[in-house]
Amino acid sequence: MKVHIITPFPEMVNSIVESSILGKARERGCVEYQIYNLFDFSDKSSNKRIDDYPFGGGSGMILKPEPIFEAFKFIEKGLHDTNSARVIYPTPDGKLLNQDLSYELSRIDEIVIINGHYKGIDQRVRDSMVTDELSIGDYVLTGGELAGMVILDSIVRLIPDAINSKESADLDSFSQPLLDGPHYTRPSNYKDMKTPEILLSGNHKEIEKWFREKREEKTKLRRPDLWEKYKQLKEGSR
Ligand code: 6GU
Repeated sequence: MKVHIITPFPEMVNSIVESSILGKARERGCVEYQIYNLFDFSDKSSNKRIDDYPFGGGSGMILKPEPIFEAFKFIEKGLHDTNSARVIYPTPDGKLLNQDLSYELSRIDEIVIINGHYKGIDQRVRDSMVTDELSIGDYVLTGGELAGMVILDSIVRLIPDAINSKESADLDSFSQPLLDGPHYTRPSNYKDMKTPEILLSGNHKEIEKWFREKREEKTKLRRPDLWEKYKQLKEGSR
C-alpha cells in the first residue's frame, strides 16, 4: 500500500508514521508513506497563506482550496490507478469509522489522506476529490492530524504481514462483535493479586470457554448494541 498524506504539520505526521506499528509496517515493506507539506503548495501571491476567513461569516479559519488542489494534482500524477485510489478526509461530520471499513481500506493499493485543520477545508475540495469523509467518534479534536493518524493506524495494522501475528488482529475487539477479555502475564501472583487459576491449568478447552464468557459478560455490560449484533450472529450460525 502507498499512503500519501497532505498536511500543514509534516513533522508531526512524520514522527507518528516513523514510530509504532506504522513504522514497523514500513520496515516490513507492507506500506510506504509520502508526506506533503501543504505550505509547499501555497500560492506565492497570497503570501503563502493556506487558510482564510469563511464567506458568510462565522468563527475559525478555512483551508483555502488552491494549495490542496495543487498538492492533489501533484500526487495524482504519480498514482497507478486514479479510479481505485481512495481519498480520505478526516472530519467530525464524516461517516463513523468502524472495523469493517478499516478492513476494506486495508485492501486498497493507494490512499490519500487530506488532514484539514482549523475549522475545516473549502467545500469544493470535499466535493471534487474526497471519496471518504470519516469521523473517529462523537467528540471534537483540535485538528485532523490525530484523527487521520488514528484512521491510518487502524488500516495499516490489518494489511497482511504488517504486524507480527495476524491472529492478534483477528481476536481483537470488533473483529467479532465481542469486546476483548482480560489478559494476565507473569508473575502469576503479584502482591497477592492472583491470576485466575483456570489460566494456569493448561486445559485449553476450558480456558477458551472462560475467555468467551468474560468477553460476553463485558460486551453485555458495556456495549448493548454489540451484544444484540453478537446474539443475532450466534443464532444465524446455529
Ligand atoms: Cl476525523 N477530526 C476532528 N478534528 N475531530 C474529530 C474527528 C475528526 N473525529 C472525531 N472528532
